[in-house]
Amino acid sequence: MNTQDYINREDKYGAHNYHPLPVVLERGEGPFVWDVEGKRYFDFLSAYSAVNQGHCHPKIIKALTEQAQRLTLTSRAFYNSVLGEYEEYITKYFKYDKVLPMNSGAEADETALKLCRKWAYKKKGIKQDKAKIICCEGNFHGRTITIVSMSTDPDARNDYGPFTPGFVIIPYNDLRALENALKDPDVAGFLVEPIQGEAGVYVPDEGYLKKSYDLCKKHNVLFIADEVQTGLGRTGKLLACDHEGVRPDILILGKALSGGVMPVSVVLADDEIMLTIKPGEHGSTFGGNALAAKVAIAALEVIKNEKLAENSERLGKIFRDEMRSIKSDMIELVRGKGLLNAVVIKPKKGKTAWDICLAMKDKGLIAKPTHEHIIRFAPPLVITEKQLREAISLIRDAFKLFE
Ligand code: IF1
Repeated sequence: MNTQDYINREDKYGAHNYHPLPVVLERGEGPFVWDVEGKRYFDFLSAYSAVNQGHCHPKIIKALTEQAQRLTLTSRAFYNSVLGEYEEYITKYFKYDKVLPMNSGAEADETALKLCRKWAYKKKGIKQDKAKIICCEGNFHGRTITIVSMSTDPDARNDYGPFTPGFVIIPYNDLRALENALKDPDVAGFLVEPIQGEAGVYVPDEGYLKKSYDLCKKHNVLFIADEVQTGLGRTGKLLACDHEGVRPDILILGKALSGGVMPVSVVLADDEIMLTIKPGEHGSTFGGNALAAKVAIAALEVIKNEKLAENSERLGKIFRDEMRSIKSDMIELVRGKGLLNAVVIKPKKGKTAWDICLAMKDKGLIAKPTHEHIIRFAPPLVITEKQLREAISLIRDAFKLFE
């Protein structure tokens, strides 16, 4: 079978809910992936920041394979010998009282929304079913119907109504709009991405997170940070909130929490919030499973031991400088933090970001546009400076084809 055969088979038997780049990957190692024709690529998407530790990191795979031969899942109907170890490890790692383990990022966001509403009724004293949660235009928090009820992206929400009520949408990076929305005494929380990933790596003004947090505290509203994509070293700090010294009331993590080997997500919070959910009031079959527990411990150890946040900070600066030095009238602007970057593309003679991505693929680097004119560049955080510079030269060569 060749590339097209694989593509045809997926087209025939799989739902058409994606439009992938025409490349069929079969192996990954560190910052590299190989396709079925044996061609090597730099992976500059990192599975949307789920493989920060690099593809198939040996320490994470070891944890996975060892635990997989002992015990994978007990359900939470019973205790198991590794969940407590994971709960202690991750709560000390991020300095919160408690963790609620889930699987996908969307499930963790849904859990955060439920915690916020529980806290609203049990602690803040908002009347039943009146709690409101503020979120931002351009947000992406997952694809459940409640989450897309917050979305302002027609592709994410069209024809999925009726929608969940109780969300107030304000412009991102707009403190006046937030202050205004916080005047409503029924507001219980503010859910925000420290950098909006899907919106095209939209980095808010310096101080936006801290001032937002302070405004929330002034109005007894929970500051909820969705760090599913920006967390775990991606933006040059362990958490993107760390750039401003903000400690979210509720912290949402996913993706690289497993190094990309399986779905693992969590919500972290202190007792006053976390203990508003009583036994039997929330859960999931796989949430906190023994396999995920061991994998997540290994994934977090790799981030710390291999100083991935520091590497991300240092190499991100080099990447943005180099990209800004490319002389191309298709590059409108370069923005990002750490190794979460994006290039806004100005279409030229009908050529768009997609064409640039196809050209980069031919050169040996894969990335994908978001919102058709923005290319996100997010390599695994284990990439070395030498590899990064090699990747940058491939990107330069691709842009040269459009001069
Ligand atoms: C797709 C986007 C990125 C996320 C944040 C929660 C979730 C995500 C900040 C939900 C997931 C993924 C989903 C994936 C593509 C990718 C994505 F383009 F959709 F928006 F990364 F930017 N919070 N993002 O970014 O986590 O349930 O997927 O585990 O749906 O196409 P999930």
